[in-house]
Amino acid sequence: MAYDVNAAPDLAALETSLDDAGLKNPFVREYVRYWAEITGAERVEVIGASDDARLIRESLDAGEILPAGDGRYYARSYVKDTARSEERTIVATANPSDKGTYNNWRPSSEMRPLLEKLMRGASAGKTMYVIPYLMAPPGSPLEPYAVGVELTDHRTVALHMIRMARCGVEYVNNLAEPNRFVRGVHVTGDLANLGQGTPADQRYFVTFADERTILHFGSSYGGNALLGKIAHGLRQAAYDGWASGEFLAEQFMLIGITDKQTGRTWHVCGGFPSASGKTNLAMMLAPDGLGDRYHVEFYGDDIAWLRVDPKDGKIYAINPEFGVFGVAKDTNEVTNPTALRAVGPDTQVLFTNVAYNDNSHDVWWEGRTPEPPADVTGWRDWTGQLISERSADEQGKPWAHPNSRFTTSLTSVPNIAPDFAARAGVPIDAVIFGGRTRDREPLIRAITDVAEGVYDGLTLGAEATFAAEGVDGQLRYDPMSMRPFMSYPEGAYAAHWLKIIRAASDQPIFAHVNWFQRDPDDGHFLWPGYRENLRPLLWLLRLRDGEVRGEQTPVGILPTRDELDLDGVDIRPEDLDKILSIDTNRWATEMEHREAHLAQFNGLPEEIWAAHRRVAAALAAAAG
Ligand code: OXD
Ligand code: MN
Repeated sequence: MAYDVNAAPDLAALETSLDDAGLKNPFVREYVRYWAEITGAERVEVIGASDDARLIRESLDAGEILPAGDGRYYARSYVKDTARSEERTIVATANPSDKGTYNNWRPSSEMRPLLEKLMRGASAGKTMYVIPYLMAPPGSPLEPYAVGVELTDHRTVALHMIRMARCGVEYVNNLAEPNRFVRGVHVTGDLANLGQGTPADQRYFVTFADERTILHFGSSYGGNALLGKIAHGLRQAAYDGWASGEFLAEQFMLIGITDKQTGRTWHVCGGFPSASGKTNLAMMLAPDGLGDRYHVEFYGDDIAWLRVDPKDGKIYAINPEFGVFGVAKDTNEVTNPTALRAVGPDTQVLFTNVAYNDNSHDVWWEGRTPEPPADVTGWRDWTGQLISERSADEQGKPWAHPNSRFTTSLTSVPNIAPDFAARAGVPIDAVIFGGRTRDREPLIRAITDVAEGVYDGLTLGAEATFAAEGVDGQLRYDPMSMRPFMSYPEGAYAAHWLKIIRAASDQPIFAHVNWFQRDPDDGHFLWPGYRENLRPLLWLLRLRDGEVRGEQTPVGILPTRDELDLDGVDIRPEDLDKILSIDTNRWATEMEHREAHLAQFNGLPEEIWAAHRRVAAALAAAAG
């Protein structure tokens, strides 16, 4: 299988190794040859899901990963390489009109030579893993956009890819258009000498969107290194969806809700800026207070691709991923029991940068239990330092990195929907947006007008958490939760959204949700959240089905008290009043911020501005 580039520089040997792996696609072979030469990798190895057990063994033997109990594994990343780097992420194309507000656009003529230079010889002495993959359920109508090949010089990255995407040569052999696949190259680089976060930063994470090529240099962590997920699944796919006019690629969770009494199943997808509880919502169980009438099914927690199915004119969504790359922090029996099951024994889960016990092989992270383990024997923090050797100053430091993760396959999630791999995807009844907002945003407000729904997504945001990050009470806007993944101009993005949703004859309802309103005096959360969040969603779906009417406000339709099924919910009446009402004055200030936010975007469709003006006028009228 392996080919030693340096020992045998005749390309015939490389061809033989690709033959042995059953890699038939001539364009993929050509591309592997090209990058093997540039990166100078010592060996080339084509891998797929069936190589997982062997790669795990090799990684354990090499000490790159550690055992974390039966069928569970643990890795640490380099200390300065622990998160996606937005400042170093670039979208490059040949066309300057692709420049948007957030996509950090640069000409590809400038970036391509730079990346090739950085990558030249940078994998010397390493194995280059060739990972053909598919970011879609097999047979999906969107499959032509979903085929890719990642080349990576890092074995742990390969293990992550196998969990997060469908991987194997079968996804690139026998393509109808064999030259149509996303070309991804990941080169780790010399992590100790890349000047991460300094003016001399060497890292570049570039999506050449019009060439369908992704070149990432200088990391081996998360979205910087797993190219199928964010770079292909979001940036490239969003660009492809726009260029083809066929689909939307969004950072959305996707769930199914079944009412067992009526047999009705609905599907909901939606975007939430980070730290707004998206994974918890996606893995939610029905609340005990509602008995066993409802069942919630998991499709995905991070990405959805949406298109109109000509068969019935509905919007259909797929989760292109095959796994969950979830934030570990604060995952526990209350916030997300489903996630704990999904990372249990024999799930083949891979933890990264949580705390690890050398003796018991246990893992722990902040929020896993209220207090860290009392007996610190054998415990090391995410950097590898023994807790017992921490100095007095270091005692308060977290054991796990705040961006520590678990990587597990969809099939390990206990409530995975039986039809999660349905080719067509599932029909969408509701699109929801939700930030973390301590005042103003009610529990839920439904929006039936398409332009107002898209407008609402474009003005999504999360509260700045530190004064330094922004003006108090002002949102850090994160349109559709796509700010870090936007690959083309926002005006065109809004127009594309309107076009896709309007092309559906049966359109989903939109809604904005907020589980995080607080009491201004003592700071307590007004709504209990977590599993109870199913209740406002059920109201929304009933509204769409015409079973409830709600109450129209300037910013959408709110549930009346009696429409919201609150059986068994522990909530004070005054808190309920607050989360089911609108503070018009507070909203008037928000409208000014929104205006400035939207004004940044060139070519924003007039319909979006008209929606903004309608909402502003309705608020002004309500304020009297
Ligand atoms: C992200 C992720 O960075 O999903 O958003 O990993
Ligand atoms: Mn994400």
